[in-house]
Amino acid sequence: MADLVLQEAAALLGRARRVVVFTGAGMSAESGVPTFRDALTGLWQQFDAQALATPEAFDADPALVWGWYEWRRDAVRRARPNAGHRAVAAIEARVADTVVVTQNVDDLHERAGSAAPVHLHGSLFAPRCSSCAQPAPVPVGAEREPVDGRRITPPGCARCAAPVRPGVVWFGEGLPETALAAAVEAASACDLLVTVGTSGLVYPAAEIPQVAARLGATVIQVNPERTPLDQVAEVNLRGPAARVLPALVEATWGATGPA
Ligand code: BV8
Ligand code: ZN
Repeated sequence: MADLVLQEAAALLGRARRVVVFTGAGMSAESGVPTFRDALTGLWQQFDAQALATPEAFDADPALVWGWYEWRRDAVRRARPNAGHRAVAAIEARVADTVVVTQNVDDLHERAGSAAPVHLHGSLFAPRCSSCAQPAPVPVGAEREPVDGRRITPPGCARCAAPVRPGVVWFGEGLPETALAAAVEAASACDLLVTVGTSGLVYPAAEIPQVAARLGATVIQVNPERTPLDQVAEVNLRGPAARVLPALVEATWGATGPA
C-alpha cells in the first residue's frame, strides 16, 4: 500500500468531524475468525454458509444450525480482538462523533473498546426464542457435546419451551429496524465513511457505504482485494485491516501508544 495513498487517507481522517466505520468479516479475519465466505472449514466443509444461515435450514434441522453457531461462538470466545479492532477504538477516541456499524456477529469490536457498535446482522451472543422472541441466556461454552461433532440440540425457551435460535439475521430475514435506521442515519450525516473487510455483496447492509457516498461523504476502503465498493471509494488502502488501520491511525495522529 503506497505511502502517498496512506497520507491522503490520513488527511481525510484528520479533517473528518463525523465518521462511520463500516466493517465486515475481513475485520475479524486476523483474529482467526474465518470470513463468512470461508466460514466453513473442517467439519463444516461440505456445508454452504448461505444455505445454513437461513430460517429454512433451522426449521429443517435445528440441531445442525444451532451446533454451527455454537461452534462459531466458541471460536469467537477463543479469538482475541486484533490491532485493527483496537485502531477502530482509537478512531472513536479521537473523533467524538464516530459510529461503528458492523455486519459481523462476533463481539470483537466490543472487546477492543468500541462502546456500542451497531450490529446490522445481530450477534452470536444474543440467542432468543424462535417463537416468542424471549431473550435466552448465552450457553457458557458447549454445555452439550455435539452428538456427531456437529449437531447440538438447541435449548428450550424458559417461557414457552420452543427451540432457542441464534440472535443473528438470516438470509431472507429483515434487519433489526432500529439498527438499520441508526446505520442509515449515521451514513447520511457522516463526512467520512471507512469501509473495512467487506465484500459489499450482501444487501441491504451493502447500501450503507453507497448512502454515505450519495449524500456527499468521502469513502475510504480497507481491503486486500477489489470489491464492488471500489466504485464509491475515493481512497483504496489495499491490505489487511490489522496492518492498515493502525498505520492509518498513526499517519493521522502520530503514534498512539501500543497497537
Ligand atoms: C433481506 C449473519 C428481505 C448470519 C449475514 C439477489 C440480489 C440482491 C439481494 C438478494 C438477492 N437474493 C437475495 C437477496 C437478499 C440477500 C442478499 O443480499 N443476498 C446476497 C448474497 C446476494 N439479503 C438478505 O437476505 C438480507 N435480508 O434481504 O430480507 C426482507 C426484508 C424485509 C423483511 C423481510 C425480509 C439479510 C442478509 C443478512 C444475512 N446474514 N450474517 C451469520 O453470520 O451466520 S450476512 C454475512 O455475509 C455477513 O454478516 C456479511 O454481511 C455478509 C458478507 O460477508 P462479509 O462481511 O462481506 O464477508 P465476506 O466473507 O463476504 O467478505 C470478506 C471480505 O473481507 C472480502 O472482501 C475479503 O477480501 C476481505 N478480507 C479478507 N481478509 C481481510 C479482509 N479485509 C481486511 N483485512 C483482512 N485481513
Ligand atoms: Zn419462547
